[in-house]
Amino acid sequence: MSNDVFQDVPVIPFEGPDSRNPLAFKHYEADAVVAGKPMREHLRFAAAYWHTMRNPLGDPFGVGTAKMPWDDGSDSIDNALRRADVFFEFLGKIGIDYYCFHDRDVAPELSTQGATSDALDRVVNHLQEHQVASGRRLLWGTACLFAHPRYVHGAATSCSVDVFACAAAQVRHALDCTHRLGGAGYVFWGGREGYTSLLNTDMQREREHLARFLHMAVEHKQSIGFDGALYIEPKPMEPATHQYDSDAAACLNFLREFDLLEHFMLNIETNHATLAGHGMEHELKVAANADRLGSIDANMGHPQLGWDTDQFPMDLADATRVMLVVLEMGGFTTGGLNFDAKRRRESFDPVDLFHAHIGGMDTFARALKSADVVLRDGRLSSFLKQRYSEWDSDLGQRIEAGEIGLVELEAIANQRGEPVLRSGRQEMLEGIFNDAL
Ligand code: XLS
Ligand code: NI
Ligand code: NI
Repeated sequence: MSNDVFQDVPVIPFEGPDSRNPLAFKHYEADAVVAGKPMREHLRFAAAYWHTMRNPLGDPFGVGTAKMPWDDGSDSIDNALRRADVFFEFLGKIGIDYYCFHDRDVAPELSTQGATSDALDRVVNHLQEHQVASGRRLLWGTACLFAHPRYVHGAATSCSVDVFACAAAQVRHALDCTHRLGGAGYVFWGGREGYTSLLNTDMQREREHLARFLHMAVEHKQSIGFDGALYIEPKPMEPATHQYDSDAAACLNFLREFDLLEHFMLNIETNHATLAGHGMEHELKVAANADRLGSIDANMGHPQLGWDTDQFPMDLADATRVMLVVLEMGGFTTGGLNFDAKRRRESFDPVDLFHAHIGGMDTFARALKSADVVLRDGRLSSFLKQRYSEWDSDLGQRIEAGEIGLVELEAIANQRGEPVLRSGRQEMLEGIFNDAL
């Protein structure tokens, strides 16, 4: 099945921090145990089919530059099957255990629904053969409900009921394919589920339609016996001016409002957090606090560019903050770290796919080790405990338990006088954090 298009690239070895070989891991050692588990089990890396195999690296001002000698540019099924071969060759050499895809990444959209469906089924059979042969697994599948012109007004939130039906057809099939491939999850990212002007938008009706759509997906998931997780992936904008799934808090509110909370987890993406005006750490905490942190799209934005640049995650401090939340919640169950990231337009050689993923994997391997150091060191958590220790007093406990009201507190405040405050020590704590990197 292999084309061996990466014949100049070896299976990427672990050579340790002193290595100067760019095609080697300096920090990611899949089977090395950190915090009680092999790194590969903590990190559960996934490659994104759309960026790895389908992204030509264009930008709004210029065409794609990526060299993909295995791809003849056609919509043929043969071409789609060949891409799958190349993809699994890539996964094998880079040592990534999971992958993620949209229906339209792996198979072409053809002139009729029937032909499109058949093409997808054929490619999914082929993916399944590759999975069996390699032991690699699907982290999550999804349907592309944003690229085709019919989704111009949205998919589940379109003003056209026929478009809603097309989206339903696509999700039905994509869920079945994900189930067939033993996927650990399925993602809903609502790129066009939002609006650009309220002058032509019935926001509440659209939100209700989106909720109905998600309920149908839950019902279908149950009817086929798919036991993977369903995820919502928050993003505030782009392509829509305002997306209904704008950030973790908005998603949780949406899920609660429409009785969906028990059925969905969140898939949080770093660059989307940034676009929402939050740190990734904030989004992860919001999700984890609600017991709804499922998976992560690991990438990063550029500090000077206000859009979804989907760069590979190379920031060690940020990645460490991510891994702290992941370790604190006890690790991933169904989720993992999906590199929803593309190379820069200037990095057009096939070998750049390796450099990009090695960089991201080494960053997260260091982040895992650093987060483990922070947790074992314990100074940050004991500071936090100490900072709120007044709440462990009798008065604090009575307030938390709801045993005391405003009038009683007023009497206590009058009697105790002006509170004594202690410093937040932020810079001291930042220094401790940096020492662990
Ligand atoms: C786009 C999203 C997308 C989802 C999957 O910004 O990140 O890639 O992860 O549809
Ligand atoms: Ni994104
Ligand atoms: Ni994403």
